[in-house]
Amino acid sequence: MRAACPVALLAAFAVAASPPIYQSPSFVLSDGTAIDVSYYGSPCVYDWDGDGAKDLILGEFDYGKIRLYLNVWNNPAPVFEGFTYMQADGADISLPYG
Ligand SMILES: [Ca+2]
Repeated sequence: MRAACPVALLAAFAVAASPPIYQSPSFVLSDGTAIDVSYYGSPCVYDWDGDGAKDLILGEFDYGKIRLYLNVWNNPAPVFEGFTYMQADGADISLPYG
């Protein structure tokens, strides 16, 4: 019974995937400038326009608006050139915030 615990641990490590590799953090750029929504930004990656390149949808804390950054390049190396605010019925969407 005493040897069961080390064996179980070895088995757990044996099936574990290789350890993750982390790189230095970097900012996501749009038009060469770091995207900044002050604080509490809420990002989502989704192919909004259906062109196969994943876009960035980013909720702002202040005023609850939602930015849409369309990826004008590809998925491994996305390129963003500014944003538009997402709208409904011709008006910027604003969700509760604060
Ligand atoms: Ca897209």
